Amino acid sequence: MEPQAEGPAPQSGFGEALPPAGSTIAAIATAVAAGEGSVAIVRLSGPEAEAIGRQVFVAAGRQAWDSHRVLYGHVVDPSSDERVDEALLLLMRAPRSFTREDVVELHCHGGLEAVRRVLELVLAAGARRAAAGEFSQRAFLNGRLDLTRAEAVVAMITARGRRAAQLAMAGIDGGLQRRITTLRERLLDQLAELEARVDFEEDLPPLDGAAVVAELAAVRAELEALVAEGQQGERLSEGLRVAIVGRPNVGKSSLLNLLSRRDRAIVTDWPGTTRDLLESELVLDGVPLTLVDTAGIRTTEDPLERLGIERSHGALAAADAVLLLYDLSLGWSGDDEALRRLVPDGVPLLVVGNKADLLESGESSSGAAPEGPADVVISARSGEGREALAALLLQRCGLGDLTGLQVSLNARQRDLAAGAAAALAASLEAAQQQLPWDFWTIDLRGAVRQLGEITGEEVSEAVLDRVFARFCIGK
Ligand SMILES: Nc1nc2c(ncn2[C@@H]2O[C@H](COP(=O)(O)OP(=O)(O)OP(=O)(O)O)[C@@H](O)[C@H]2O)c(=O)[nH]1
Ligand SMILES: [Mg+2]
Repeated sequence: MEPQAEGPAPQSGFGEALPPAGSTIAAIATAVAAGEGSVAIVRLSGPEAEAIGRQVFVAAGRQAWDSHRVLYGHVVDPSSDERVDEALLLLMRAPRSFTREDVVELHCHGGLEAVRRVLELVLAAGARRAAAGEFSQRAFLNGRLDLTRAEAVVAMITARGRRAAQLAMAGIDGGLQRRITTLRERLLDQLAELEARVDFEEDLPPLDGAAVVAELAAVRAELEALVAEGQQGERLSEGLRVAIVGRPNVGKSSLLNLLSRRDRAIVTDWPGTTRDLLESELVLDGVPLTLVDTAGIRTTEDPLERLGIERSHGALAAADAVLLLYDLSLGWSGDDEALRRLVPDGVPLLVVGNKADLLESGESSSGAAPEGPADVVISARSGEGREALAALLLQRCGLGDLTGLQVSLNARQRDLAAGAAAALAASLEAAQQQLPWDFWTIDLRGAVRQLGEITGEEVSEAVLDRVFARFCIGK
């Protein structure tokens, strides 16, 4: 559901250069699948939305077509008067709508057939099929949303975990927009002072270069902090790929099952059971993970197993984090050590000692103590250590303490924020070399422009098209 209250007043700077699109667009705004979803919504936006609604919808009794009131009735094929579906119609007249245009939503029955038919009728009545993201693009062009809010809507739709959804909501509330706008305005203040000196140095009081430098450095530090925070948020939104690796029979598949809380992978006491990669999607403490179970790594003549082991190496190389499992009852061996050395530098690694229950019950075949470099000790059989493992894994991935995290940046936003920070570094370099004022302004202007591209205040049509093309149809 879109918030229906009037949005913030249009902000100067964006939207004005591009004329609002004149046509009326339509799309199915909800996910559709045969047999699923009790309600589906066909959404129309544009000057003809109400007229098209009146052509295809017959309200029961004497209900008035008032804005922001729900009408009950039927969608009817105007060419045959056939009743196509029983439906509700919601009319939202401009500007109090998501796009700030006239919007009509037809809430019809879910599934596939009725809603498709309703869409065909509104298209036949004069609407045009909306392109991906076109509703949001209109909302942006009409000043209803800045670009960060529009992109946060996508993040909300695609959020795979509670924390990612919370960050998306903060973005929809304008958290990122406010932070970027504040920084951009601070830079604009400095730019104005500098440019005034370039043109009218002799008419103005002397400029305190040290104060300008201090301010630029402060904004740069804030941008760098924002990029770091945003990277954490990005990992949270996109999720982590975690590979479970180890020698055969140490309990990798059992651990996958334990963490997924279901019987996903085949477990036997036969070393070499898992032959192929097996993925399981789960959410751990609000963080989405893709766990990858792998074939136990050892030297073997079995060609099938060898292929599986090759894939294990591939999974190890592609992972964002690695759980290296070993059997506590057998102790840490040279083979385990060799596996540890395969984990690429910089990839978070957790050495997990499994089968703790065997030690406790004295069934350890080697009589070995839980030696070895275990970061955490678990029993995939009893579930002991699950929580500790989850907490430590997230901590090693920099996602342990998320209390201060307030923004998530997507790749576009991150590149622009990092680019602005780099431009400020160049500007500070010019200052350090005591170059004339206009040398300071070149990169400073670049930084201002990049921040404006994040919010959409300075952005070309080509960039906009690319941004909105990532949206789904009906959004
Ligand atoms: N006692 C005990 N047995 C376990 C534990 N975890 C796994 N096992 C047993 O160890 C055997 C191997 O478990 P798997 O999960 O198939 O091991 P794997 O590492 O996936 O083995 P491969 O796929 O062959 O590499 C099975 O008999 C499991 O029941 C544990 O915590 N305690
Ligand atoms: Mg296995």
